[in-house]
Amino acid sequence: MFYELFLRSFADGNGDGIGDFKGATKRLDYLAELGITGIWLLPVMKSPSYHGYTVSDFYSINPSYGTIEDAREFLECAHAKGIKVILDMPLNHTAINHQWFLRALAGDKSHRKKYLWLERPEWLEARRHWDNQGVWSKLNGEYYYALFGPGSPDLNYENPELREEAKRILSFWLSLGFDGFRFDAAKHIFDFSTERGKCEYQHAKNLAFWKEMTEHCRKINPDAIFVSEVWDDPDVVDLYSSIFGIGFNFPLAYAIKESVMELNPNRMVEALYHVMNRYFEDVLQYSSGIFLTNHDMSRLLSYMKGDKEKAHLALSVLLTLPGIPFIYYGEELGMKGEYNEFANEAQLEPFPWFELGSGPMQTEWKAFTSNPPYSGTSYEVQSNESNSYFSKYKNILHFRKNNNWIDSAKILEVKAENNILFISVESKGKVALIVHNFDQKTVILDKKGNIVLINGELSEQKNSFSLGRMSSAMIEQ
Ligand code: ACG
Repeated sequence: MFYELFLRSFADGNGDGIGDFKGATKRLDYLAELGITGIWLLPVMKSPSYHGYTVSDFYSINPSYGTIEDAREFLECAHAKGIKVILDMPLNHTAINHQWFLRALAGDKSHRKKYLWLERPEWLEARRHWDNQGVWSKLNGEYYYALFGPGSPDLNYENPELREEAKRILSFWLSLGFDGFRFDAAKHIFDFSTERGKCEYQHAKNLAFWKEMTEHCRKINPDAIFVSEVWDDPDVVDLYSSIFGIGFNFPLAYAIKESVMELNPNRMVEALYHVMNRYFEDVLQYSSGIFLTNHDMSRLLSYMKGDKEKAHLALSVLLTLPGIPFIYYGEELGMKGEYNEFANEAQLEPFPWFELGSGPMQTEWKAFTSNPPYSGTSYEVQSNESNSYFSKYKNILHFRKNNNWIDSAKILEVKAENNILFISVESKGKVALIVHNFDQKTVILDKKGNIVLINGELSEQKNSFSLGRMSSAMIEQ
């Protein structure tokens, strides 16, 4: 079970209010206690941006986050606690102040070949398909291709030297001790057609690129972990997941949140046959990275309009499905944050360790707009309340930790009856029936095995059991 960690907002080890490796190292016990066995670190290289996805030096640690030595110590301590660490790797583009781009702008031929420059004026009509934004930016009178905005000029991997450079970058971080990568924007490596002058995903070329990169990494570490970020429809997600081994299942995240928000288990059944189709088969070629939210989305409790029961039900559904689970930092506390494309910091706020918003190792790089002090969201308050949102969330995480056989389980059947979702899973002869009550009242069900409460209320009678409103349980068969 992975934890998506934004270092800047997690724990501050040197008192400058910005989260860093020293702080995170001191908080590894907290993650281990949660049941976390993997960390996905958002980009940590030098970058002019708060989020780090625009890298200005791929062989560096952002000084705000510490030193190479601090990173090495963090990795050693994490490994000592049985926690793997994968690094977010944004290879699709650089920062605008990366030396490569500055030299390219200055006319250096070898660096110009690292980027894509406008060759025909009609190319300027090209638009991003998901929000119709322009994709060409102008500087010093020159147009360069930058899908994610002027601050992130795209790299041009038609250039074989650049592919070799990318391999050197990956070797550098693997040699430091990282266990693998979350490959950012994986479908965008080749996404502009110079023939047709428009944005077009060239999946075959992208897959060949990633095959080359992942094979290079596996020569260094055969057990390396790769996760593809392909935000798209199931068939496209599948296409890339086969190369990487794990692919984020964006369609599943939508399906769970939407069906729980509507308390509509039928919708969940339809979706599961579509977005988790491979888990109904005997042989599993690659895994789904299953999640509800991430740093590009509104936080769960904001999505659920503050309805904590629905949030816990959504988490219970997620953590009873096969796949590799990913939890976004702070979701365990019920942090809030509405995603807004142009100012998307609300969902990246400091992790509130202390109720008053300040304290030892508390990060304070930005205001607690969505999670103000004294709102009861803090770890300090909730960790001492057995009935808190956090305590219930942790119990559900512990259910999955104690039942991680579900990671690679096969789905035997899913169905919905009387507002109840039934999911039957099997792995290595172990079979279980998972029951999620999408109803706002208690239901009574036949007891056909040992009952394990996942979340909510449960009481057992001789041959039946009562499952409370929006509660979940597993029947071991
Ligand atoms: C990654 C990171 C993100 C980062 C970048 C750039 C890429 O997670 O934090 O931005 O390094 C697209 C890309 C993703 C990208 C997101 C932000 N995420 O594909 O790689 O944008 C549609 C499109 C998707 C698109 C998505 C965006 O298909 O391609 O993602 O919209 O909303 C259904 C459909 C699905 C559709 C969704 C939503 O699910 O099946 O196709 O997705 O609906 O409509 C960072 C910062 C940015 C900054 C950048 C430089 O976060 O602010 O600009 O760096």
